Amino acid sequence: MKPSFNPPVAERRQIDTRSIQALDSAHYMHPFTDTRELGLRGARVIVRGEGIYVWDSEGKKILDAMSGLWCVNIGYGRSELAQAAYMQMMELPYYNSFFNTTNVPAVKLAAKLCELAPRVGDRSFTHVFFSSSGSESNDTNIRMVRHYWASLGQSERKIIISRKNGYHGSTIGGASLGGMQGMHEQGDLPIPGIVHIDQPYFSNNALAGESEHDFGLRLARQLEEKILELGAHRVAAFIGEPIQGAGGVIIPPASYWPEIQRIVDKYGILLISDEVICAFGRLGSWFAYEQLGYKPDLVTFAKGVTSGYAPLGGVMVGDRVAKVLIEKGGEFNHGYTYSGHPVACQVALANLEWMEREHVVERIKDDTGPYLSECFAALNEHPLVGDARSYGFMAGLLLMKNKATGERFSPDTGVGMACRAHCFGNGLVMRAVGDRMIIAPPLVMTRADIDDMMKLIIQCLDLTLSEAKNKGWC
Ligand code: PXG
Repeated sequence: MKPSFNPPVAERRQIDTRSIQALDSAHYMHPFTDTRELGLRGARVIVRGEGIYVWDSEGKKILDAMSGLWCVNIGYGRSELAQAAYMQMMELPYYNSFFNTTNVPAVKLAAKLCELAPRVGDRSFTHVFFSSSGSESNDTNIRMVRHYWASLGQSERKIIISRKNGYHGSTIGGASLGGMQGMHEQGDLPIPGIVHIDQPYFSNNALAGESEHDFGLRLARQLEEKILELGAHRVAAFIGEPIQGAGGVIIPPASYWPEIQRIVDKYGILLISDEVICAFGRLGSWFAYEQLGYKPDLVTFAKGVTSGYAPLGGVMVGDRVAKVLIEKGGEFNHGYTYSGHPVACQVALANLEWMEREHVVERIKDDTGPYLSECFAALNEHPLVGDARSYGFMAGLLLMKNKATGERFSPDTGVGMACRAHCFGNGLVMRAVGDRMIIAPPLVMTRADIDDMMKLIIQCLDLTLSEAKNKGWC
């Protein structure tokens, strides 16, 4: 893979960490953060990135095994993307797509995304609706599926079925679709018309002696039970992440998605695949549905479309929905100032071009993805680790108190956060979700990079085990 990082900046600005932390604490309210607690501790100031590494203001080098926040798929410092943004800003930094106007990057990107989204059976993707984030895109989905059914004279079809512990964003619509209890409690959510079924998390929800195959079918059939309970004539759509990301990298059994497809087909309800994390190569394909065996009507995307270099999201609109909206729908009273933002779209085009040129998706599918799977599964040998598995470049493991009995750590130990602290301390970003540790590394990692990452992971697991023993957690 050709290195194409930004040239070294001769004079890097000297950062006074303490004063930035003081300003941060005084003025910057962070997402998903206890502001008082962060103020006491002081935020880590990240100042620079190159390839798969970032550096903090104290000069510490950190291997970013989370790709920022599941998004910097092609790594940091790619000059082609910076140049694309610069050129577009000079040419046309902004124009809207309302009032019968359009712009060249948005048109080209919409066409490119439709070309990349594979046709499955009788379904293909013909149109794209742009936003600036995954959350906004899922709000678009809520509006679009309700408008679709109303256009067909079935306006009572409003309910969207989603899953517990799913993550679909943090706007009121996105958080309602999501199944995160803490978000619902704080926001008086979900809004009416959104209901949740269980997540297909084998380690948590399987019955004694149940096979993964049977478990997948049983969990998918909760959708059918819910449809029958609500009345199929009231159900508009089902939404799910192909693999749940923020919920802890929950990989469903292979039987799950085909059964979901059978059920949505039987009742004619729309299927939304939220691929904000899983699309653009993370699972070894441009879109995840092609690997997991289903045919969505709508696909949510964001993050990896620009590798996080510019905020951009959207909804891929399949021909079933597009046809109705175009022929019967009239004006769709929905859109954002930044829908089809020319700079973000031009950056996305540069990102996709770079990925194609460097065969990023093929490498995940045929080479580095299988290698990571092999390395990650070997972690199951570690005394602290159960259920270590990956799919493409998404991986998760369970920190276990007693592997022989399957006993889990009590949540008040905070074992995941302890492990995360060891990771940070040793120059590795790994995310904790309760007692699960997860990674979603940049897709450009080589086998040698994976070896370096695995060494760090094992070192941090060893340190966590020692701490757990010292503190009497196990
Ligand atoms: N859908 C999915 C599947 C996501 O993972 C969103 C929608 C919302 O995207 P925006 O761009 O509005 O953030 C996401 C975002 C975490 C974490 O802690 C995950 C996300 C965002 C923030 C934190 O793992 N995913």
